[in-house]
Amino acid sequence: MQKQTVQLIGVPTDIGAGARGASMGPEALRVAGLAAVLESHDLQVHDIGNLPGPANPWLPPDQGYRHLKEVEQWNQTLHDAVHAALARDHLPMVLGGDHCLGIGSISAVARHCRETGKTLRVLWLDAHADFNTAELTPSGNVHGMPVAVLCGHGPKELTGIGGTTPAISPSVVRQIGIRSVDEGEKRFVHKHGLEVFDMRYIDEKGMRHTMEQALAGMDDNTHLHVSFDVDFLDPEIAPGVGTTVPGGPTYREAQLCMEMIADTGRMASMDVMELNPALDVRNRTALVAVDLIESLFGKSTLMRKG
Ligand code: B3U
Ligand code: MN
Ligand code: MN
Repeated sequence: MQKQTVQLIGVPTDIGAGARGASMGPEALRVAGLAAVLESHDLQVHDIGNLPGPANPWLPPDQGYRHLKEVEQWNQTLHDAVHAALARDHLPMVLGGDHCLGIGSISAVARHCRETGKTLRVLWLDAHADFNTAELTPSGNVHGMPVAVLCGHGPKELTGIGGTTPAISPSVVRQIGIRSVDEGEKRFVHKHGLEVFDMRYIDEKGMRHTMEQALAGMDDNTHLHVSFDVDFLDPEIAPGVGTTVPGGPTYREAQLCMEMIADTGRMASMDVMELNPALDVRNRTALVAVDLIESLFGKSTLMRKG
């Protein structure tokens, strides 16, 4: 059998973030040994390097958005790269960059699923719901809006990137680890029926039950996309992100989460977002992220029984 190829797509920008530095995320993940770890799991790694895009002008919001034009440009370029990777049967792994890039990445995955008749499931691992709009956002930062944009709520420059608006229905999304949602955003999440497994749910039911629920209903035709915002993790183990929120999954909970995703064998694309090396300590957060990605690709302590 031919080896699966993972295509690393670096997207060095902090264009949608509230703190500078996520632009250095792709390089920090490479320095943490990402390619070698994947190769050790019998995967072929094709690192296409970093995509080009506009500089961050670092301006205040304009009509509810910061840097809308630049956000559009980065996401259009990323959309094209992810779509091309999927067309080659590669597994695109987007190395962010801030989480506004989920727009380009997931709109391309959704388009690929429409073209190939696959059913999409998106796991959104994050401390935040990222379901703000221009009216609801407290910051104007587009990294707080990608899920809303993908569901068709946002400026047409962004909602139309994948060719069809909306790119996805809220019913394909499962959010895990959520513990910071803005007031208006909460109502909007509720109104659109997003399935959210927040930290209270994980505390009460445990990560195992949570993941069983989040992964339920998938079958051989499912394309599973994992959008991993590194601030999903507790800041104790992952300090290198722009917006830390206490009370996140521990190392052990996060490992189990990744292992249960690996067990499905259905993950066909993913994002690693919001890693901010400027705020990290000796690349610790990048190393933790790489370690968790290894579990996503099947690292286990012992041989698993079938
Ligand atoms: N909900 C806040 C904060 C935020 C969202 N995503 C991140 N931070 N990383 C906002 O600005 O929309
Ligand atoms: Mn996010
Ligand atoms: Mn987040």
